[in-house]
Amino acid sequence: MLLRGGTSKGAYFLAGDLPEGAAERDALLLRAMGSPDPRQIDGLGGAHPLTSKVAVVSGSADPAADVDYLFLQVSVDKAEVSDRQNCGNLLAGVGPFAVERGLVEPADGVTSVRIRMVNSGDLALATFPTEGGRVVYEGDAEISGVPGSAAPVVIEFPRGSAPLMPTGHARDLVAGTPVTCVDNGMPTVLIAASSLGVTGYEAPKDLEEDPALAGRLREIRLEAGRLMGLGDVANATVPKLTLLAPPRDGGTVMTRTFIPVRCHTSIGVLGAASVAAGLRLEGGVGHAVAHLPERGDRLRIEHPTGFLDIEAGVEYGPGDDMPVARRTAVVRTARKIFDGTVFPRSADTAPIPAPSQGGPR
Ligand code: NQM
Repeated sequence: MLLRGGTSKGAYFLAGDLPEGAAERDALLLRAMGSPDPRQIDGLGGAHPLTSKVAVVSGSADPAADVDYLFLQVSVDKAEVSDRQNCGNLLAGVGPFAVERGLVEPADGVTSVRIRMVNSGDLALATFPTEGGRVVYEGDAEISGVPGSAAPVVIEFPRGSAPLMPTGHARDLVAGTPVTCVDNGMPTVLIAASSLGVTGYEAPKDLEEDPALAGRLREIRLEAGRLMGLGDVANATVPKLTLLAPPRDGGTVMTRTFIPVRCHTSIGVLGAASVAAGLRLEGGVGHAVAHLPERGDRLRIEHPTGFLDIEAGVEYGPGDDMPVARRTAVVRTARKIFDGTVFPRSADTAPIPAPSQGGPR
């Protein structure tokens, strides 16, 4: 099934419909999405990392979850499939897909689905309207970066147990640049745009076409990746890099996020959760740039196509300099685009088998 989840789009599969072995599964997904090819002309992918995504969903053996969700980033122009990051945008489609495929019984009114995110082991709760046994996609929730409106999918992440500061510091000097390395669901490096000689208000395309900036960002990413305990990140999609500038439209901060080479047209959900938590770290690089609200957990993260409102709090224990995230919550929307059969090779007559559980509704 192809769904838009938040500001991304991806192919959602039942785990049981894919080969068990990772190598065979990834080869099949590359063919299904049309990679490697900058245009993905021979597959479902949309020629951008934000539209070359896969969600693999199954019932969960974890008593704390209803379904397991494995996110796979399919490279556009390389023969690579990565499970090293999570995706909070495709997460918005997981609950509706689980109902569509009969993995979760819908309630009358709203349905909540407990999701175990296999990539990180973290839990999320997604709540969305359902009526008469069906998912309701129509609604009046609007999110920046998506035209029109749709039914809200409220996503909550419980209090985090992992430390927010993977390097142990709120600020590090990396490749000569002050940064804040933070992980509230997505390993992210925060950098004041001004420290890289840009404003942070440029169009994503203009930033992507600046070779000097690309070089600096790569240098920072490789060194920050090691400091964050991620090892050699030369071919990884994490950490992300977010440039920060003062807000322009009454929000908390303006952002430009590299994922990690292309510049995001908006911002990822977990990316925004990490930015929000990072801005609250005492001594972090965001403090001088952001306009943090005096009260409350809600922050408005401005990005190239609007803003993303997120509730994210940070808790310092008594005498504790290792803060953790309090509950994080965000509103997204999702849309079922089509449900059908994908042929992994153009010459194949045998499609990926029809859904084995439930069946399309
Ligand atoms: O941060 C893009 C997206 C994402 C990730 C990326 C995401 C998240 O916007 O939760 O959703 O950072 O590669 O889909």
